[in-house]
Amino acid sequence: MPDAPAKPTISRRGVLGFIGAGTLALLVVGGTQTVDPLRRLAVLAPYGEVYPPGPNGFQVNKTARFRGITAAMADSWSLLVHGRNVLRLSREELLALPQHTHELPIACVEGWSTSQRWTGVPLRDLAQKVGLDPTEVFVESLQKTGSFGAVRLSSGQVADERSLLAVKVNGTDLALDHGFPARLIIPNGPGVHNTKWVRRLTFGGRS
Ligand SMILES: Nc1nc2c(c(=O)[nH]1)N[C@H]1C(S)=C(S)[C@@H](COP(=O)(O)O)O[C@H]1N2
Ligand SMILES: [Mo]
Repeated sequence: MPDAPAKPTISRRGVLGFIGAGTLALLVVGGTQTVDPLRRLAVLAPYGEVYPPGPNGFQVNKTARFRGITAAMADSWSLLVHGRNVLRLSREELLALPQHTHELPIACVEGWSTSQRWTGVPLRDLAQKVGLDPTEVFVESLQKTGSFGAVRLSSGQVADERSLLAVKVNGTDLALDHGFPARLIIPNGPGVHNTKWVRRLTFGGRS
């Protein structure tokens, strides 16, 4: 008589419950985007590539809706830049400044990363517009509550010409979930340095 099969380490019900929880989490995270059933299961895997796709073709953390950002807020948006003087820029005015494009990754501490082609205005150019050489900057989002709504960057990060206030990705406007109207893209930092829905830049270490 053959040996009895090894006792399963996880019950069928346990597996189904786990998949159910994963699908539910995805529905919450994914909002209205459509995801085929196989991609739904992919969220169960821990790393990178297998996260579900998002708008602009790559994953989101966190959605505009989750952070309380609406299309109306984005539409009435203008950028504030504080330095020696104060500047207010509409999105059109921002787009009229010299645009730079760099392929740069977002590396999230939650265990995924993605590399995209970002276009926008270097932070050092914005510092210069308010009369300052590269200096540290305090960056605030439209986001009012929850984590990652603001970040402080070093003068070294501002001096790096690849540090962008990005307005486009892969040649198209940022999706609201990816930080429209404008977001930070900073090389060599954790994902949380890439503040979305940027409202105000304060150069010179104040605030
Ligand atoms: N305002 C704001 N910016 C944010 C976040 C956030 O929750 N709020 N999440 C950060 C994190 S943890 C990461 S990894 C990146 C992810 O950018 P993405 O959602 O465009 O992929 O945005 C960062 N910027
Ligand atoms: Mo992140």
